Amino acid sequence: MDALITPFRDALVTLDRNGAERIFQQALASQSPLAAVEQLVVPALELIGQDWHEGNIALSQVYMSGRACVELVERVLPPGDPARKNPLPSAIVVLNDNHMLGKRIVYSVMRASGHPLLDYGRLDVERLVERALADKIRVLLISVLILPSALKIKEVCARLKASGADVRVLVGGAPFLFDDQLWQEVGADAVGYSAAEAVAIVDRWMDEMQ
Ligand code: B12
Repeated sequence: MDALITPFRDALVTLDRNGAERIFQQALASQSPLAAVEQLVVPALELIGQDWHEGNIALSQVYMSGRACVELVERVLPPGDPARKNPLPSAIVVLNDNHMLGKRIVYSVMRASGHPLLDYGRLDVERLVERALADKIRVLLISVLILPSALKIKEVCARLKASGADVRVLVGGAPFLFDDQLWQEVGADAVGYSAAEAVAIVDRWMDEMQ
C-alpha cells in the first residue's frame, strides 16, 4: 500500500482524477474500504498538507485534492449497521474549522459499527454546548484540523462540565497528531487517531458508562 501513496498524491495535486481513481481502485482490490481510506487517502492528504506548508503547492491544489478525496471516499463508506450496541445519546461535530472529511469518515465508520450518532455538522462553541445539553449527549466526538479550533475545545469541555452534564468528550484530527499532550490540555477524556480507534474507545466507554 505504501508504494501507492506517492503516485496517489501526485495524481491528486496534478488534478488527474482518472489516475487517482485508478490507484484508489488498486488499493481497494487488496484492502477493505476503511483500510484503503486510512492507509492511502489519509497519508496522501497529509503529504499534500506538508507540501502546502513548505510552499511547494498552492492552497487551490489542497482544496481540489480534498474534494477529489471526498468523492472517492463517499462512494465506499459503509452504511449504518442496524444492530445497535450504543444506547447512549452520542454526537459528532466539526468545531469551527472547515475540514469535513475526517468527521465524515469517523461518522460512517461509527454508524457501521453499531453506534448511531447525531451528525451536528459544523458548529461554534456556543451552539455546540447548547445542542449537546439540549440533546442530553453522553458521548461527544469533536473533530478539528487547525490548532485554533483545537484550543476552543477547552471552552466546550469547561462549559459542559460546569453545567453538570455527564458527558465524555473524544477528540481527533491533525493538531492532536502534532502534539500528543494537547488532548489533555483541552480537557478531553480521550483522543483517537483514526476512525477505528474512535470505535474502540466508544465501545469501551459504553461498557463503563452503562
Ligand atoms: C484538505 C485540506 C484542506 C481543505 C479542506 C477541504 C474540506 N472540505 O475538508 C481546505 C483547502 C479547505 C483547507 C483549508 C485550510 N487549511 Co487545510 N488541510 C487539508 C489537508 C491537506 C487534509 C485534511 C484531510 O481532509 N485529511 C484527510 C482526513 C480523512 O484526515 P483527518 O481529518 O486527519 O481525519 C482522520 C484522523 O485524524 C481521525 N479523526 C479526524 N477527526 C476525528 C475525530 C475523532 C473524535 C476521532 C477519534 C478521530 C478523528 O480519523 C480520520 C480518518 O482516519 C490537511 C493536512 C493534514 N495533515 O491533515 C491540511 C491542514 C489541516 N490544513 C491546514 C491549514 C493551516 C489550513 C488553512 C488555515 C489554510 C489557509 N491559510 O487558509 C485553511 C483553514 C480553513 C478552515 N478555517 O478550516 C493545516 C493545519 C495546521 C494546524 N495544526 O493548525 C494542515 C495540517 C496542513 C499543514 N500541514 O499545515 N485545508
